[in-house]
Amino acid sequence: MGNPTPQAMADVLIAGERDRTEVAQFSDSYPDIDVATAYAAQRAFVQSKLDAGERLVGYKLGLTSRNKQQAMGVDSPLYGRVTSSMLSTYGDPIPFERFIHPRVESEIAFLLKDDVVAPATVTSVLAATDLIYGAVDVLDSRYQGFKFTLTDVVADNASAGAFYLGPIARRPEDLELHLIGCVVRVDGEVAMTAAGAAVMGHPAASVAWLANQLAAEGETLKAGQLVFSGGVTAPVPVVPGGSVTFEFDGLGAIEVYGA
Ligand code: OOG
Ligand code: MG
Repeated sequence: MGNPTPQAMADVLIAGERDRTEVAQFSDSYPDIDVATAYAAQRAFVQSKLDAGERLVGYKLGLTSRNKQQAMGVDSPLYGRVTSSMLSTYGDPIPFERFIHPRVESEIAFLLKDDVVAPATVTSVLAATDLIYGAVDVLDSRYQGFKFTLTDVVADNASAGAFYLGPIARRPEDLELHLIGCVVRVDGEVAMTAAGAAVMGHPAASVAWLANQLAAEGETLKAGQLVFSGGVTAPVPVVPGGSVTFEFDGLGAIEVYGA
């Protein structure tokens, strides 16, 4: 039996997200699906959101830190696409009614003022950045048990669920992004700590990697887009009644909780 088409893969993921039901990993039945096919499936998955009236607002990086790679057992970075309905408002509860098994993690987000042209570097990304935010990525893998290979998670739009931006925006020249500390508290107790350098040595390196990947596919990171540079800390499950607080040096704190 041949591999499924990208659209067939997307249709499975669209239904899983809509019905809030876990789906089987494609890699179990089709171990030789390649990464390019998985990105084509991601495009089709995201296209269904755009067809429903959403806008592309930017991108998310995944598995750009060892903290994340070790937690998920996948060791290559990847990217996904962020659409308008994924942006949650600071202070609002996690929209549990949309999710299967959400997890949350700390990220550094970039709001671009210029296009990032390839070949991009840390310096060119910083020059193209308007504002930096502390952020939270709410992940919701559509796969059973939150388990996946690289191709599975690429097709699943990097487990994108929702995002929060923190309350303080700063100019990149006013920060040392690799040194920005983040303290994660679960129900008040310190659970994890990390610095920005956990993400590829410097969070802007992750954005540069994305710009260069996109260029290879004829796409450009554009002025006005938001980029989530990837989990600084490992993800933690969030449950109704629980609370997770992310405190960033100089960028304020974000508390996420389940209503
Ligand atoms: C895959 C998405 C990874 C990150 O920041 O590493 C990601 C996942 O862990 O579910 O968002
Ligand atoms: Mg993430």
